[in-house]
Amino acid sequence: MIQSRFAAQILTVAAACLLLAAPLPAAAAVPVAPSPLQQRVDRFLALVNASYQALYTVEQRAQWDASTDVTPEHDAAAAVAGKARAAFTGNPALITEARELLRHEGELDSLSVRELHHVLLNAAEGPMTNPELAGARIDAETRQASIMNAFTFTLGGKPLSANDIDEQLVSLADVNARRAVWEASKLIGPPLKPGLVKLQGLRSRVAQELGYADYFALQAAGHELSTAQVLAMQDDFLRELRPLYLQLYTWTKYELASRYHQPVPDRIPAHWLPNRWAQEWEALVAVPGLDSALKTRSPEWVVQAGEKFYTSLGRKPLPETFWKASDLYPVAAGSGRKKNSHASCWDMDLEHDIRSLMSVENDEYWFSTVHHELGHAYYDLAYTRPEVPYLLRTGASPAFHEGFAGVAEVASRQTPYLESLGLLPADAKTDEIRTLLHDALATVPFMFFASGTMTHWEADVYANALPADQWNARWWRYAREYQGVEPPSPRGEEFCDAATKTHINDTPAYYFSYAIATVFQYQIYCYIARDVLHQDPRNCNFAGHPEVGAFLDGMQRQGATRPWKTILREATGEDLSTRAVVDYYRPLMDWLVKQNRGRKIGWD
Ligand code: X8Z
Ligand code: ZN
Repeated sequence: MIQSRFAAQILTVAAACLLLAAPLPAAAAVPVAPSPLQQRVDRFLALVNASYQALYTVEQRAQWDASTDVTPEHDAAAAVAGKARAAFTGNPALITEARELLRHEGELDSLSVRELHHVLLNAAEGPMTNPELAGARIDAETRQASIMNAFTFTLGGKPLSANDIDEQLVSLADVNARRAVWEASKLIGPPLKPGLVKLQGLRSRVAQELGYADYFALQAAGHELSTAQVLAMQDDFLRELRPLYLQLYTWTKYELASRYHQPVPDRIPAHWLPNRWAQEWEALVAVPGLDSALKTRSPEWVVQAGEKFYTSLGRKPLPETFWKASDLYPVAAGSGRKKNSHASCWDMDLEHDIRSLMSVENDEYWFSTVHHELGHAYYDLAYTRPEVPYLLRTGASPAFHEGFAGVAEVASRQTPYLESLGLLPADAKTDEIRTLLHDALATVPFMFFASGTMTHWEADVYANALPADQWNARWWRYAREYQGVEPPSPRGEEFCDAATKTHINDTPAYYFSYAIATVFQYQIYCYIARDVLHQDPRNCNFAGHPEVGAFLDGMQRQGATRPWKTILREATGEDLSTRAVVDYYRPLMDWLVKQNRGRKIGWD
C-alpha cells in the first residue's frame, strides 16, 4: 500500500525534474523581474521543497515507529520509507539539475544557492545513481538500529536497562561490582560489529557516489568544512584545553584511588569512572541536595520544568502534539516493548510535529538531558516559518543544533536557577569551587572523548578505511592517548567497544559536532550572561528573561539560511573559540593546581 503510493509520487517528481532540466539560457541581466535562470531555479526548488517535506515526513514517521517499538513490521516499513525518500532526494535528474544550476552560482540569490547545496547534501546520503548501493545502505542501517534498540543488557542472568547501568556506575563503591556492570555494558558491542563492518563500506561508497572522498568527508561538508579542517579544529581544541584536563584528570585519579582504597594508577581504569565511556564525570562530585530534591519530584515534573525554562524565556508552550506523541519515560516493567534508550528529539514534518524520545527519570542526568532535548525542539520551532524553505529548516550546522541544546544544559546547572526551582534551598551557601568542579567534570573530559577518541576513531574507520581486525585496539589506543583511560583487562578484537556507543551505529561521523557544540555553548552562554543579562556567568539565571529568548531566537530563526560562522560572529563578535571555556574555569584551574601540588600530573 505504502509502496505503491510512493511509486506514483516518485515517478511524477522524476518526470518533473527531467522537464525542468532544459538547456540553460545564456546569462542575461534582467534588472527587475527575476532572470530566466532564477525563475528556473525557483520552479525547481518549489518542487523539491514540497516533495522533500512530504517524503521526509513519511520517513520520519516510519523511523519513529521503528525506534519506539522494535518489530519486524516497523523495520520493514522504515526501510521502505527510507528508500522512497531516497528515490526522490537521490534522484539522478535532481542531482544533475542542482549541479547544473550551481555552475551559475554567482547569478543566483544566496538563499537558492544554499538550498541547492542542501539538495546535493541530501542526495549524497542515498544517491539513486546507484540504487542497489543506496538500498543496501538503508537495509543495513535499519538492521543495525533494530539490533541496537532491541538489545537487552544482562548481569548475572538478570536484565538491566541502560538507566540501571548508568545509575550503578554512579553509585557503586566496590570496584569489582563496578567492573561487572562496566563489562555488562560492553556486551552490546559484539552483536553490532558485523553490521558496522558492512556499514563502514556502504556508508563511504554511498558518499563517494557524489564525489566525496568517504563518509566522514560528507559529514564534514555538512558543517561547511573539509575532513582536514575538522581534524585540525579538534586537535586545536584539545591542545588549548589540555592544561585544564590534565589538572582535572589528576585530581580525579587521586580522588578515585582514595575513594576505592586502591593504589594510584598510571591511567584511570575505565570502570572507576561514572560513565560507560568515560565521557562525562560530573557525578563524581554531587551538588549537595540536588539529587535528594529531584527524588521528591516525578519524571513528569522534570520534563515540565524543562518546558517552563523555555516559556520563561518568552517561548511558546510546546505544541499539543509534543505531549501526545512523544515517548518520554522508560518502558513499564514487564512490557515486552523495546525502544531506543538514548535521548533524542525529532522534527517529524518540518512543521510543528516535534517529538522527543527519552527514558526520563527524576535524576540529575535526565534533568540536564531534558533541557538539552527541548533545546533541539525550540531550535526546530524557531526556524519553522514561511521565510525558511523546508530544505533549510535545519540547524545552521549540526553542531549549532547540539550547541543550542548545550547552552540550556550549562544554564540548567546554575545555582540561582536550581534555587528558583526549589531544587536547592534559597539560602544555600554554595561552594563556588565545588560547583565549578562539578560542571567542569561534565565538560572538559567530554572534549577528550569527543574530539579525541570518538572523532579520531571514526576518521580512521571512514577516511582511512581502518580494517575491522584493528578496531578495538585502535579504540583503546585512542582512549589511552586522548583520555588517559584504560580498560580493566585487555580487550581483544572479539569485542567492539566503539559500537557500544549509540552514535557510532546510528549517527556516524557526527560526534565532532558535540565537541564544536561544547565550545560554542560556552561562548553563547557566557555572552548572554555577561552582555545580555549583565550577570556573573558563574552565578547566573536565564529563567524569567525574555531578552535571552529573543537573543537566541535571533540566531535560531535563520535555520540554515546563512553560514554558521557568520551567524556566530554577528551574534557575539567572536569566531569559534575555546576562550570562553578556559575563562569560565580559570578559578577552578588555580584551585586544581594547588590541590595537585606534588602529584604526578596526567599519565605517562
Ligand atoms: O546524544 C546526546 C544527546 C542527544 S542529541 C542526549 N549527547 C551526546 C551523548 O550522550 O553521547 C549529548 C552530549 C553527547
Ligand atoms: Zn542533542
